[in-house]
Order: sequence, then structure tokens, then C-alpha cells
Amino acid sequence: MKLAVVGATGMVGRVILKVLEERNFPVDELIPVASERSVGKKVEFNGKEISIVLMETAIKMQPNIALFSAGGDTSKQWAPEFAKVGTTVIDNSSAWRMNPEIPLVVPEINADILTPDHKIIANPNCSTIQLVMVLNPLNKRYDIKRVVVSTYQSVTGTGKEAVEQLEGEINGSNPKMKYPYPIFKNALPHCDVFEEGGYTKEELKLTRETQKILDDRTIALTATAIRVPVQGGHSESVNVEFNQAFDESELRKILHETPGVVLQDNPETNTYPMPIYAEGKDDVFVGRIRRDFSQDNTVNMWIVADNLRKGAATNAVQIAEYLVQNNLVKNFSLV
Ligand code: A2P
Ligand code: 11C
Repeated sequence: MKLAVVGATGMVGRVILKVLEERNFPVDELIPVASERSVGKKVEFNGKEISIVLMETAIKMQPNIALFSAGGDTSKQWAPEFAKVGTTVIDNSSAWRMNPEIPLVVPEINADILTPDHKIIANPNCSTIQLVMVLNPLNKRYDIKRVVVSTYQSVTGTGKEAVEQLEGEINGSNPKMKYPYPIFKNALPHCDVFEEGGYTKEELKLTRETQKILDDRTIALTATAIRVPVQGGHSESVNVEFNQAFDESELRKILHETPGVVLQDNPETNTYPMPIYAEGKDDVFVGRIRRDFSQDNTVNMWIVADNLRKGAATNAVQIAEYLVQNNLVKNFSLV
């Protein structure tokens, strides 16, 4: 397996390398790709130092799979070039997600839609992945009518410069400002750019991507996305209304039995999900589950996950694993 990691020096790219190592992904040749700024630099992978190459070089090497995490514009320009030489691209940007020809995949939910003809596969937005991991089993059982979600998103979702802004504000070093306002001691009701109707792109992604992944355009979803001075992961306060009545203990059992979801919920012991404990883990944590007494068939919950792992790197690597296990990669077979 020749595997390219495009954006190997970035926040998500570095976690991708770590996750590939941890999960023993079958890589014979790793091709780390970054911009001209990184030429001459190396990355470490499985104990070896490997030189970074530019896009053109990587395409000539015809990798079997390319994991992209280098921004939407880079992906729009270069993913089709990899696809032309037979590479399957798994793209972490928002560039291809809503294209009807491109599958948007969370492996636990809809990897079965993938075929060998899919040369570009989209990895969903981090805040969407952790949400749908919990919504999917509940939708199957109780048929979701409407979701109201408010997010509390980590600065790592914005990238390295945002982490530097937060750290600089904490240690008083007068950092370069990535956000329009201070983030330390603050909460910004502003994730990604503003778009139509006063919503941010992050809020619209939550609505559209959830409907596409769950393959259910009837689910109504409204979101408010907030950036908070946290580094470990994204948190979400979620209110879900079902078309059917639900039993609270059955709902908990369903979530407890869902692979990739961990129930952390016991008010008596102050047990609930928090980003400091989700950081570095691949699971999606759910707690504070309680019936909403203001409306029939409605439940409240709190969902937390590491946005760089299940929200990005781990989900992309799981897609690659699915492709390999199901013989969907051109010129590559495990046997
Ligand atoms: P570089 O480090 O050379 O700038 P982040 O999301 O953390 O900002 O990281 C973005 C990643 O995408 C980095 O690895 C960055 O490389 C890479 N990148 C950005 N633009 C390009 C490009 N035109 N070609 C290849 N890699 C790119
Ligand atoms: C954030 N969700 O936390 C974003 C980061 O569409 O993949 C990832 C952006 C994306 O700001």
C-alpha cells in the first residue's frame, strides 16, 4: 500500500500519522505531502524519518489512497488529479461533502454505500460526526423529527494559529489574532464564516451533512455554533424530538450498545462527558440524558468527542480501513 497524507504537517495531518501507526494500517510506503513552505522538512512515521514532497511528486508516485487534510481550495484543485491516476482520495475538507456524486461517510453508519468507482470520498465535519454517531441509532428506533443543537467548539478546530492565539492570550505574549476577538475568558458565537440567513457555515454544515449521512431530508435541524477556550474536543448540547414515543431506559440501552459511543451518565457520581477526558480518545461520549418535560417525545443530552480524532483523523483512517477490508482500492489487495 502506497499511502499519501496530504497536509502531513498540519493539525489533522499529524494526528492522521499517529492514528495510522496506532491502528497498524498496512502502509508499505508513506508519502507525506505539504506546501513549498515545508520542502526539506521530514515527518516521523513508524520510527522512520520521511521527507515531505510536493503535490506533483506525490501524484507521479500513484498512491493507492490519499488522505487529504490541506484545506478546501487545495482539495478542490488537487483531489481530481490524484483520482485521475487511480488514487482513492479521502478528503477531510468541506469541498466535496455536499456534491451529490460524492459519498459522505461515517463508517459505523453508511460505509456500505462505497464502491470501487468512488475515487473521492468526503469525511464529514467534526461537529457533525459526533452528532450523527448518537443520532443514527436513535433515528432508526424512534424516527427523529427535529434536532436543536448548540456547540461548544475547541480552538483546535480552527487550526494551529488559533491554538497559538489562545496560548498567547493565556501567557500574555500578545499573540497574532486568528479570531476577531480574544478567545481566552470568552465565547464567540461565530465558527467559520457567516452565510445566508445570519447562520455561520459551521451551523449550515451541521444541518446539511446530518441529513445527507442519515439519508433523511425530513429531519429538521437548527444549530448555533460557539467557539470556547477549550483544546480537548468539541461539546454539544442536543435536544431531539422524535416522531415516536421513547422509553428512557431503552434509549440509554441503545446508546450503550452502539459501537463507538460511550455512555457516561450518572448525576449521583458527577459522571458526564467532558472534553478534557475525551481528548486523545476515538469514542463519542454521551451523557446528561433526560426527558424534556416541556414537549412530548423529546430528550436532552450532551455529546463530546475529540474533534481531531473521531471528528477528523480517526474517521478518515476508518474509511481507508473499510476500503482495504472490502477490496475497494485499485491495484491493492490484502491477500
Ligand atoms: P504547510 O505546513 O507546508 O503549510 P492546518 O490545517 O493545521 O493549517 O494545516 C494545513 C496543512 O495543509 C499543512 O500541512 C499545509 O502544509 C498543507 N497545505 C496547505 N496548502 C497546501 C498546498 N497548496 N499544497 C500542499 N499542502 C498544503
Ligand atoms: C471547526 N468544524 O471546529 C470546524 C473545523 O469543515 O472540516 C473543521 C472544518 C471542516 O471550526
